[in-house]
Amino acid sequence: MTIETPADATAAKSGNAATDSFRNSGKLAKVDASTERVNLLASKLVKAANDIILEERVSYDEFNALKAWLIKVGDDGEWPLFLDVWLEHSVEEVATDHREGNKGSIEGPYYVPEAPSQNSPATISMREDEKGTNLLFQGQVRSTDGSALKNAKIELWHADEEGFYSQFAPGIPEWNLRGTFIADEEGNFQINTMQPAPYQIPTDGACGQLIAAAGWHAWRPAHLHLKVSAEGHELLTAQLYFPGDEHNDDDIASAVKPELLLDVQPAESGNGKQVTYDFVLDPV
Ligand code: MBD
Ligand code: FE
Repeated sequence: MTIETPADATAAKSGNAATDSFRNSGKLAKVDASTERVNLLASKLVKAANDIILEERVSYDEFNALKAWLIKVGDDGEWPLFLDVWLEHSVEEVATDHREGNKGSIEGPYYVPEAPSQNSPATISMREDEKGTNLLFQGQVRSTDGSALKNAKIELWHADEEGFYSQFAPGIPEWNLRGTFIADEEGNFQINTMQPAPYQIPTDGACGQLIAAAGWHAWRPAHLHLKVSAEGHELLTAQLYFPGDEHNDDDIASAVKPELLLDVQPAESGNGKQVTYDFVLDPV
């Protein structure tokens, strides 16, 4: 898949890159809903909206503001952003509540499949002068019965020190701070990366307009995104967070869970920080 990396940092540019990414992802082709299911869900959604209008006595001016805003969400390419920030956490909860192993967290709008692969131990691809604090991220991938999952695959992607994601913001090398890592025979992995910064979702598009109009804030706490997979096991999509981040308790995307907080230590190498986090996958 190729994503047209935006030429400038406007919300519409990163939003449209995220929309293209979704269109290319193959996720649309997988939708297979019966008439009964569509009727049920669409009727409930329409009823919920009508109930709000009647309860809150919504005016024509407000109705028209809603129309204009919905049109702008599409114009700015921000449907993936809007849906992932405000609704994906509930979908993720439903999808993973049966698990005995890690439940994980939302994927968000900025995953790109098939990042270049390396065997662990490895260093994620980054610029020679990449800013930030070195972070050694290590751990083991196991099954729910405790057995090591040899050669498990860890996909890692995250924002840079300025809060930008490669392929969704301009001027960043294509696979910067994105990589696929293969764990060893014991399921152990060691990845050198940079600690990401807290992240503000784009504020100059439709989502930012809503946030400003509602008096909310646009922040997500600093986070690592991961997909962890192994043969015969459910794919784990997760995010990990850093203790002490002021937005761990008020993430705009509601995607923080206590078990996703890292225990960050000074690096044994003396350079930066290190953290150990193990993943437990459920058999399919
Ligand atoms: C992100 O980086 C993110 O992880 C989510 C969930 C939404 C917007 C931007
Ligand atoms: Fe993110």
